[in-house]
Formats: sequence, structure tokens, C-alpha cells
Amino acid sequence: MTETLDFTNIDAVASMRGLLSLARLIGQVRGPKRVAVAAAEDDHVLGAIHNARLEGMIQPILFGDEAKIRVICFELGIDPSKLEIVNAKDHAQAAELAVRAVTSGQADILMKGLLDTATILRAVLNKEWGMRTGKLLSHVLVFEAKGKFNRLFLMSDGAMNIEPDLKAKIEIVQNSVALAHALGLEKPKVAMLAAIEVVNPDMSTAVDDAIISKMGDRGQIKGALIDGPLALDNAVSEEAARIKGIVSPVAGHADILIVDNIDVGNVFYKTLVYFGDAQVAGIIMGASAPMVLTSRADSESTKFNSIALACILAERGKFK
Ligand code: COD
Repeated sequence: MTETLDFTNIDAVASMRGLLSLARLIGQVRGPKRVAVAAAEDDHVLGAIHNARLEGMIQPILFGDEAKIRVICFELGIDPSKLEIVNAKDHAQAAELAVRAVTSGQADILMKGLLDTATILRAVLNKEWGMRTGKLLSHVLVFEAKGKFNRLFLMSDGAMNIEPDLKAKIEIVQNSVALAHALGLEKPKVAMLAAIEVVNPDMSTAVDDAIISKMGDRGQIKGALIDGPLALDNAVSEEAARIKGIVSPVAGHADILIVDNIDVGNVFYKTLVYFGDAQVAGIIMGASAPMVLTSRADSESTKFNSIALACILAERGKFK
């Protein structure tokens, strides 16, 4: 059985505010949802898929190197006769076939397997047969830092948008807020992260943060309380916010952390996992179906949690 999030570790305050734990949400998956996996020839991917199938959460269709998939199934003790496997000659074809399975209605969810992130994202963004909706697609990480905070956090974007400009950042905020709403948090608190908590005109990203914060105040971005720039400590620690004298409903209580670029977000995400032992799930929002986008080196439990998150979003029809 895969290691999943602890069902008992639910902060009563967070629950009252509507933000359940990821584990409790996983327990709400009704399933099964049909998942198209691109380049499934990977043991963590197949392990997670197998466990999710046994839990009744998913019905997978595996695209990729059929011979390798069968060998890995054999090594893991998985019966391949229970799986639909479609051979693909290379990663690009596996990505295209998996995306087409989603757009043709054969699958409800897309999942990245053992291939380059850019390869599958280019397939998703394909103008003729991809999963575009006219919105910006962005990655949102859902994480639980056990022993430190008894609530979920969302962080974006550490995996898709490389150097988002102001317009892209606004959509990144909106996609994260949509995910928080889908998870039951009615009015998430969004912190626009920076190295400082004052607006320094020499730091263009902090200026963007201040603009987005003001757009939130004016109701131009709805359904959330937004503040920034905020440094990470002031965003999540009441004490740090108090010491700095920051008066803000978001400071010390942020649910959503927005970073300036992919490098900050990716290092943040991997620091959580490698130094913080956090439980995480990752998803692409804004496409025509939920997409599970995890790193190739991510653990089986991260992949399982991400599949469960995608199932919940597919069930609720809330992913764009
Ligand atoms: N949402 C919607 N449309 C988009 C997005 C987006 N996030 N990004 C690009 N597009 C559209 C553009 O408007 C344009 O029409 C077309 O796609 C091509 O745009 P380019 O030229 O910017 O796209 P690419 O193919 O050069 O790059 C898109 C990628 C997503 C591949 C690129 O941004 C990328 O490599 N991102 C990082 C992925 C990665 O390596 N992550 C690693 C961490 S796991």
C-alpha cells in the first residue's frame, strides 16, 4: 500500500475555514476516473497507478513503450492483463496519444510519466489537438508540512510558466484561487512572495506583487484576500508578521503562496520534499481536463496524491 497523507492530522481551525486536509480530500474520491498516462514505463508511475486502481479511484490507459511497461509490471508484481496498454514509438507520440485520448473523451485526466515536462506540455498546448481553453495553464502544488503547520498550503508556479509577466501572474493567482475554491476554501488568503515586504521600485516583481494586491482590494481578482509583497516568514508566521509590524489579514495566515518564477517555485517545492519531508500533490490548472504533472524523480506517494487530487477536480468539474 502506498504511503499517503495522514487522515487524522486535520487542524480544526483550518477545517472550520473550509480547507480540509489533502488526506481527507483523498478519502472523498468516488472514482473511477479514466487516466491517460503518457510514457508510463516507470516504476513509481506504475506503482502509483496500480495502487490508485486497486483503491477504485482510476481506470488507466497506458501509452508508451509496451515492452518496458510489461517488464516493470512483472518486476512490481502487477498483472498487466488488468491494464490497457497502447504502444508508442517515442515520447512525443506517447504524449500526443495521451492528449488525444483526453480530448476525444476517452479519458478524464492526463498524467505525465517518464518524459520531459516540456514535451508533454507542448502536446497539451498544441493548437490543433491539444487541451487549450483560452486560459493560461499553470501548475499548482498542494502541500502539507506535517509537524509545522496543520493545514494545507498551495504554491504556484514552480513547474510550467518560466518567467511570468504581470498578466500571466494574475492568471496564476486566479488558477490557484480556483483550486482552493474547488478544495472547499471559500476565501483563500494569497501571499505574493518576495524577498521583502515593502515596495522597492528597483524590484519589478515586488512592484507586480503590489499591483496584484491592489487589484485584489478593488475586486478585480475575486474570491480571495490578496497581499504582497510579503516575505515567506511574514506570509506564514504570525509572530514574524508581528515582529515586522505588518498589519494585514493575509500576513501570518496565507493559504496560497505565489512565487515570481519557475526557479523559485521549483526550489521551494524540492526543499519541502527533500529537507521538510512534506507531503505534496501537483496539478496543472487551466486546461480542458486536470493534468497530473509531477517530476520524474517524485516518489510514488507524491504521484498517488496527485492522481487523487486530479480525480477530485475531475469529479467536481473544477480545473479551469
Ligand atoms: N498557458 C497557455 N498557453 C501557453 C502557455 C501557458 N502556460 N505557455 C505557452 N502558451 C502558448 C503561447 O501563447 C503560444 O501560443 C504557444 O503556447 C507557444 O508558446 P511558447 O513559444 O512560449 O511555448 P514553448 O513551446 O516554447 O514553451 C511552452 C513550455 C510550457 C514548454 C515552456 O514554457 C516550458 O518549457 N516550461 C517549463 C517546463 C519545465 O521544464 N518544467 C520543469 C519543472 S518540472
